[in-house]
Amino acid sequence: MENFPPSRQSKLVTVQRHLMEEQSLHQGATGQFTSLMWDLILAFKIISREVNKAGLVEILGLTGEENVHGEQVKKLDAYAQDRMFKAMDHGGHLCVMGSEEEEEIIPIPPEFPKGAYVLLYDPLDGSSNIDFNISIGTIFSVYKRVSITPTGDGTLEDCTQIGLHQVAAGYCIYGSSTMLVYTTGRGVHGFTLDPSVGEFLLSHENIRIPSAGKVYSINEGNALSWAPGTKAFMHHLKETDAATRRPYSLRYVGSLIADVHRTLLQGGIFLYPEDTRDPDHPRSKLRLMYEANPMAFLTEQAGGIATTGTQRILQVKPDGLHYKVPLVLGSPYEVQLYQKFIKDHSPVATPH
Ligand code: P6P
Repeated sequence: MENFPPSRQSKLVTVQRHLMEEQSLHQGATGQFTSLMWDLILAFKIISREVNKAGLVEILGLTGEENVHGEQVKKLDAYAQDRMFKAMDHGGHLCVMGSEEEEEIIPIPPEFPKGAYVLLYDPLDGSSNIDFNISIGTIFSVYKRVSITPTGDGTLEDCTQIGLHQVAAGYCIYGSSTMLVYTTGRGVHGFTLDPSVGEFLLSHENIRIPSAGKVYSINEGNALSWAPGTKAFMHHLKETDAATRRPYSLRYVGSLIADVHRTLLQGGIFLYPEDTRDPDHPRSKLRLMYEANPMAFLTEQAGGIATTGTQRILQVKPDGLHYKVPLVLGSPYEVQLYQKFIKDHSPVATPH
């Protein structure tokens, strides 16, 4: 605690105070980023309020529209997208946004000033679970702009940087409680919303993922689509693992935020590998820019590993805003073991 101001030692720390203290640790910080995060936090509070009463207000169900991925758009999806845009479009911190719900990049309206940052987000990830009261959430990823344009507008280049260039990432999970988990590259910190005062209070300071776990998280229904290395790894986990003398348990929510949140706190491994049934055209589901990259930044900052199986997620170069990748993340023990299985079962692997 010696490198944090005395206030942090009282533990009653709001996320706003945490951000101010983080800002004081960054030489030359202008406050633009802190102000951007405050706007984001307001959006999370508003979305949380609607999500937590969705069953009571007629905003469950479908809008009848489809998003860029051909997925049915749920009313709460559309509401969350609208809230995020309206909270973030006028603060003067952003030059452009990218959303899971919009095919193209989202310009800042001409009447508002442009800033130095770029925001990528999934306004309501896991929304297929909305009607079943399963945890869902908002995922966000922040970059500094790399483009220079006469109007100040950001570009697609700004929105398709590699994950290593993220300046912040996190999620807000709307579950049994509403929690904000974020990193700015100085560890991972969790804040739980106290609805009675409307404040996110520090509840999980410096989250560290266990070096090994007891849980694996994967959609077993896709087993026939897995590559040989993934099949061998999953079989291994179901036997008694020699190093741990116990089989693993399966926990799979089908909501990325919920599965990653549990993995960060409990350890183990989360996998969404590619579908290899057409070996010439392997297919992935999770999107790099607003799902895999932010989760990878958080995982690495918490002491874990995040990979495609053969490449560090944060080094993957996207070919577009909605580029999809296989995602495997979690405790170093399990993820390194997975990487070994993939290597040993790859077509180019040479027999020992
Ligand atoms: P499946 C939700 O739709 C999502 O994008 C992620 O939140 C989640 O990890 C994944 O899809 C679940 O996919 O194919 O297992 O239902």
